Amino acid sequence: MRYLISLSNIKNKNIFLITHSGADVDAIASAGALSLILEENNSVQIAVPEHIAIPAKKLAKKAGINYKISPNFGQADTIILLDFNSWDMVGGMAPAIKAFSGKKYLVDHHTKSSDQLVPSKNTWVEAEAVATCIMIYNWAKSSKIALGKEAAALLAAGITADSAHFLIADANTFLAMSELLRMGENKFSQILEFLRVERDFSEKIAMLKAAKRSRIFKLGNFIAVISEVGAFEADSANALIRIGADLAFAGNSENNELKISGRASQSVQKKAGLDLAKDVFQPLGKFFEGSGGGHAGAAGFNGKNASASKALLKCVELSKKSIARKVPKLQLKEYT
Ligand SMILES: [Mn+2]
Repeated sequence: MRYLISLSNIKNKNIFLITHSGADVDAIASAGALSLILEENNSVQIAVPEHIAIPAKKLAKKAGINYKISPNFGQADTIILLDFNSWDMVGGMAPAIKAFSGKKYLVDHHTKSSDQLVPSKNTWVEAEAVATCIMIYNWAKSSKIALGKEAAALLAAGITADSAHFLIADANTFLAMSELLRMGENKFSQILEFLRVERDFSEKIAMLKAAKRSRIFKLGNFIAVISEVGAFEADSANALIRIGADLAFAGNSENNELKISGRASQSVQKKAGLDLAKDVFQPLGKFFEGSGGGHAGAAGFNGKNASASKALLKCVELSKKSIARKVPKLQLKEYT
């Protein structure tokens, strides 16, 4: 594992921490914690391109994290990009980041894309890390910086969220969590309370509709499910996995904008070696206008000029192609 510059060597700088567009809990929590660490010796601001996801917005409010949506950061001399490593994840702020001539760093745990956002010596991408928050924890530790209670609680929250409540945790995740709970003087229940977002009525209906409208496929010994939803694609795909799918794709193509979210169970990732980002959502860009990426078990696609139903079927076809590498004579059959 290699780290960037020691955090204690960043001093007297005017820093902008930049998350991906639609910042999630891991992104905003890593920015919040890093800001608490760096503001001892620097001036620090947080930028979120375009919009912030609801759970992240609620966490930011509870934790008192100040951020600006798509601000101008011309006065900064240093920027640190958090929780993304491709241009399409930063939306409308991409040109400003490309044009920025000061120091740039990048810390991320997504599958590495072919884009180079900052000089490679300042790029730290660790796809095995469950969360950007655990990378910030390791960065602070290797820089011999003691975390305050608030920063520790934020990092614990980000790790909990991005590990899907430890479903994809490894030994390092629990070691870090144990130390973070101790540093923050928190019980795990307090971290859960910190993260809790009451699902609103429309969201519950959307999940139930996703299940009702689903098409179910047998893919060898795996179950793949696709569903066209009006909104909440990611939550719908998660819900479909929770009720039994190994692979779930939820999408919509309203207003000519195509959005698809995919989730894969541990079992299909392990047994079939399927990586949603590499095998499904990046190749999807060859068939439909737009681009995709993410993680092996959770990824997505943003595009246009295509119907969700066609793109969802293509996701199943690409999954089949990937699984067929390990499972010869793979049969695809729809349950009707
Ligand atoms: Mn993340």
